[in-house]
Amino acid sequence: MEEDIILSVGSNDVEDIKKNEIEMSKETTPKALKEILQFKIVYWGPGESGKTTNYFRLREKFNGIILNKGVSIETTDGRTLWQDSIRISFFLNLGDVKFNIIAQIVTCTGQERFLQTREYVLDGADGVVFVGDSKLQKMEQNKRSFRELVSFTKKTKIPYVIQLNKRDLESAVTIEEFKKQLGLPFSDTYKDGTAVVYPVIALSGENVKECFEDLIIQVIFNYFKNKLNLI
Ligand SMILES: Nc1nc2c(ncn2[C@@H]2O[C@H](COP(=O)(O)OP(=O)(O)OP(=O)(O)O)[C@@H](O)[C@H]2O)c(=O)[nH]1
Ligand SMILES: [Mg+2]
Repeated sequence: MEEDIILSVGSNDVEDIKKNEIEMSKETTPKALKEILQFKIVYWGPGESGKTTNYFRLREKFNGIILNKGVSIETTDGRTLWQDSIRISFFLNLGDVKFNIIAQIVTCTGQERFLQTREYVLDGADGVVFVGDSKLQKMEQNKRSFRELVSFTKKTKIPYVIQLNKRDLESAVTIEEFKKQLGLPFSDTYKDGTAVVYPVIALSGENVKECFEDLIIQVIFNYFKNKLNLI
């Protein structure tokens, strides 16, 4: 469904933008905004839900400039010990206005014994991708991790998107059941057209980039909303 996105941040900025006009690229034009916007995006979710896999697929599919090599600090069994982190730069095209964006992308560890490091990773976050696990036996962990995130975002008022990963699994929980468990609305989308839940297969990269892009758009809206409130 095509949605109108309207950003009004002054008299001659962005108006009546269609979502399908938005793309990320390393190309720019003289119309680019001079200001560089810097954001921190965190991948959050229970242990082994696929946060690090999202991070790697995003890095591979990313069509902009990667500013540093990125790190991925793992235990020997492939669990995230500290965090994965990378800084990327891209121009976000909103109609004929381009935003110059630098995003730091980090994934937290899902391991509960390192809970305190998760709080550190969330510190200063501008947006969060919640990575839920489709495995039926992970529902309690999904709920617990989601509750933690909601209590954090209530305080900081930052946007988040919810993805349900591992949709390739035969015994995957239904999206309806997942929504019920997490107390989410039953509609497919919110009023602004963003999905309530993004079905994702991080292993193959399906919907990874789309989910990230939709969050970035919300982060930008939030940024300008806060900026206007300060004026
Ligand atoms: N079937 C399937 N497996 C997946 C998918 N995404 C990730 N996995 C697998 O799930 C396991 C955990 O993936 P990670 O990306 O390491 O998960 P994580 O959330 O970073 O885990 P922690 O850092 O330990 O919290 C790995 O074996 C992945 O291959 C998916 O879309 N489908
Ligand atoms: Mg990880």
